[in-house]
Amino acid sequence: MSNQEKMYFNMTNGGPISVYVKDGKVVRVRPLQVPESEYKPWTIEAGGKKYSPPKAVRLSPPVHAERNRLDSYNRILRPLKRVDFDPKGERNPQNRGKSGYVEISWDEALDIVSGEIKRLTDTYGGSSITGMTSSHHNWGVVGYKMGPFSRFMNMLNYTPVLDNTDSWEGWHWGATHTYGFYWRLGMPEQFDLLEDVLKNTEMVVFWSNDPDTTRGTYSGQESAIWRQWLKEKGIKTVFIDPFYNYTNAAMDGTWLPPRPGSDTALAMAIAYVWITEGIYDKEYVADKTQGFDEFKDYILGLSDNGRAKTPEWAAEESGIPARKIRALAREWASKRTSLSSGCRGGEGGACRTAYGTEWARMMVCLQAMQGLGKPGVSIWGATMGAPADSTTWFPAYAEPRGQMGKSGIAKNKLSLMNQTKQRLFRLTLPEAILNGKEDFLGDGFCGQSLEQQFKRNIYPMEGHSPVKMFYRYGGSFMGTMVDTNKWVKMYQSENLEFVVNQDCWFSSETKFADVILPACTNLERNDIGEWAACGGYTTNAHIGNNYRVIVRQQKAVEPLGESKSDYEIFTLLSDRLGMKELFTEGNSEDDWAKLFYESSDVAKTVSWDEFNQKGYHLVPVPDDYKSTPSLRWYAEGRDVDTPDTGNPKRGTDKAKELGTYSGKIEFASESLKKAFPDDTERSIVPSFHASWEGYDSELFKQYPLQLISPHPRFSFHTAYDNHTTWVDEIPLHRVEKNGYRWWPIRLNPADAKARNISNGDIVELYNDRGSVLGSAVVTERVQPGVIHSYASGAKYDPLVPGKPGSTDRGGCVTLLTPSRMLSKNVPGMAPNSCLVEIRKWGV
Ligand SMILES: Nc1nc2c(c(=O)[nH]1)N[C@H]1C(S)=C(S)[C@@H](COP(=O)(O)OP(=O)(O)OC[C@H]3O[C@@H](n4cnc5c(=O)[nH]c(N)nc54)[C@H](O)[C@@H]3O)O[C@H]1N2
Ligand SMILES: Nc1nc2c(c(=O)[nH]1)N[C@H]1C(S)=C(S)[C@@H](COP(=O)(O)OP(=O)(O)OC[C@H]3O[C@@H](n4cnc5c(=O)[nH]c(N)nc54)[C@H](O)[C@@H]3O)O[C@H]1N2
Ligand SMILES: [Mo]
Repeated sequence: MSNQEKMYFNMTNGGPISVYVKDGKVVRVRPLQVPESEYKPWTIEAGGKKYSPPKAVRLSPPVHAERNRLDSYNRILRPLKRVDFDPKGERNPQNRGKSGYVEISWDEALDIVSGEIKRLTDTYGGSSITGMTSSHHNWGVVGYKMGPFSRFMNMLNYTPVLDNTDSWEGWHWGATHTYGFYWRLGMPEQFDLLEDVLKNTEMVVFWSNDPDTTRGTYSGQESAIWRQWLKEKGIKTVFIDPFYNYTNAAMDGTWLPPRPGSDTALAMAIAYVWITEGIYDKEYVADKTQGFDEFKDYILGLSDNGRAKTPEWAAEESGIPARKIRALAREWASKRTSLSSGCRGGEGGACRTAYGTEWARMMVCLQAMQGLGKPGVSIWGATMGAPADSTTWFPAYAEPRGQMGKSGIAKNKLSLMNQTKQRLFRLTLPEAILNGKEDFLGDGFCGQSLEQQFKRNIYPMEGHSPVKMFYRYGGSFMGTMVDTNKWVKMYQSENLEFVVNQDCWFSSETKFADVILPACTNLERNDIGEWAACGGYTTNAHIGNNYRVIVRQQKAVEPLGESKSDYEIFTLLSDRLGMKELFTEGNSEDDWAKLFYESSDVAKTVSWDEFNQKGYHLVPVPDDYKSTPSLRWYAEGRDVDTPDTGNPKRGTDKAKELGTYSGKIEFASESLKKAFPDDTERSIVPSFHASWEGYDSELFKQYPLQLISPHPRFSFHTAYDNHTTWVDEIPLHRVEKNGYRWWPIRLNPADAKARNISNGDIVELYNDRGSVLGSAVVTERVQPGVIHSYASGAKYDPLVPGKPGSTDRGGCVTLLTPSRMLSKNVPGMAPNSCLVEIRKWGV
């Protein structure tokens, strides 16, 4: 670069970047700078036109604030100890969240943390220690949470906390029993669907999906141009969403806003029209599915006490007129239609509701009735499915080979050496701590089998200790879990003798810890990483990008303040515990980076030295690329031919089958029949139930507004919110008033008027679980009766610090969401089934 400026490469969870440094400070961050000549774009031919992506990378918008986030006003720069915490004297757990902090040296901090670990493991065994991370992490392979954190905790024989499948709830617990794909947590394959849609699809129904906002999770704005191509081609779009979302606005689609909680009824009425008018793919249903007759009986009202699922019935539930439901059903059947039911094909806010299993199952049933897998008939999130080389393997965070915790390159597989069989569950961790006992269903992310999700866990487990120490890595949950006042209560419980928090920024939970350890970001350490690569349950997620981009993540600046890389922190702790050699295996972070790289397929063509020198590598699409559209193999009765490497039937004599018991799409589920034959909520054939907290419930009289809390458009969960003034200043992200930046709370003009609320008023959103202040945004984009406010606020700012239930000014609307699970046997989160009331604050 120029005489004093130097450029480094890095990767973020919204795309690859070039980082410019001058005098030890980052002065600029830009999308990865690659000479145009190095891009080898693919071409899709459809309808006499050729489509190719631009020779550039398109970042997720908040990544443009990466420099501001690095130097954030909210960085944790030094180790801290709560003022009234004394490990040798009074611990005052009741003051967590209330008391302030003093700076301490690293030596003192490490002595306290390792001392507590020693004390507890010597007295009660490793199972007395629990710890957990959040979902999203500064990018990298070496420094990722599955690396240092997991390696260290497993070495202690800790009690892991299983994550609930928050992204996938209804699909994981429901759709897997209709079409398999349990190894993808219920998501359908997305391979080559861009080409299929451009060539064959005539209409796309976006059902609970806003890809312009959610962007295929990690792929930035790469797919934005694809949707413009659809628009140019004149492909019709329909949006079923209580919110007039951003994709709807960009595509100018038809908007059908259902009342939250009525989506399943709407889907059933569509099936009713298809059945009664005979407009479905009868041959496909006969050959490729089973249980249709039972399903048909339910839809027609021959079972379910005569309740026929007519458009008139669904209109009563959803508020969408029967004629519109009929018209949609007929058009859907008459055109080759792709269903876009969430950011990855599946997902979508509707899967995080009471009985969300039934909605997700219905999505699959509807497409099965139209010949799922035939040309133009797919389940496609509109964010994935670009042509790509999917055979060149590179480490990704969710697959064992790509993790330092379990990886093929580490000599000691510490995760496999963890002796502790006891487990906790994220959604009920507060109850488990507070009550000292808990039992729950499931095994966290269950990608192994259909039965894995039926496993029952009991805490404490015989021969194990209840947990006494909580090692919290990250600290976002006040704004991302449900009914989060219960986390305040948990933190103040004396059952937790010691709480440590390790994060780069002050997050909503950080100040509940006894000791706080400052971690540095990936701009301050070396690593390697591939854009958007998740592996595991989303194999080949690079198909959400127009190019496969692998980056040598280079330390651009020294760690700020006294912060250290997570790897270094755990190395120092291991050293104090006499386990340094076991933890590091003698490797530095750079040694691990090289080892990982050399275990990849890329190293076969580009040496480590070459890659290390250049800083990035683009994996080209092969010249003889052959597209394998998702589920085409199934529709055509062939062996699976997609790169869905998790599919256990690949290469076996069952390779033509899906992952259900029958190998077919099951309108009547065999696996549910076996596991829960008497469950009427997640029933054998999908069923409709009015939400336990919705427009039909008793509580509605007191709290007549339905809150939906989808994923924030301008931040990535808690990342970038309350860390960067640049994002905080976006008026649609936070609204400034009286010197404070408030979280937007959107409501319809009719609901605002009835409560004398005007645009920009500070309002209180409340129910029996909590109270949150925000800025009223009065807009027709929200249906009457619905409140729209994003989840994942990073700022928790209670009026009375440390008081559970105190009114929060920061905007954590999740304080209001219910703890109740999807249904009796389905322990997932349902934040979008939430009743509230709203009033002007201070009057
Ligand atoms: N109401 C409602 N709630 C929801 C959802 C919804 O739709 N509605 N969606 C759910 C879904 S799908 C998800 S994925 C979750 C996401 O919710 P979370 O997983 O809780 O949120 P994240 O923002 O990913 O949290 C990441 C945390 O890790 C920390 N961190 C990041 N990088 C590093 C690092 O390098 N080192 C250390 N030490 N710490 C780091 C961050 O500072 C932050 O505290 O929210 C769920 N909650
Ligand atoms: N900008 C940004 N992008 C992200 C994330 C982020 O935090 N910020 N998070 C990433 C992650 S971890 C995930 S899991 C994905 C999630 O991706 P999705 O699950 O697809 O996203 P959501 O925002 O929950 O829901 C999408 C749409 O569903 C609508 N919706 C909510 N409730 C209902 C309902 O009851 N019925 C109907 N019909 N529609 C409803 C919302 O208004 C929203 O427009 O997004 C990823 N992408
Ligand atoms: Mo997620």
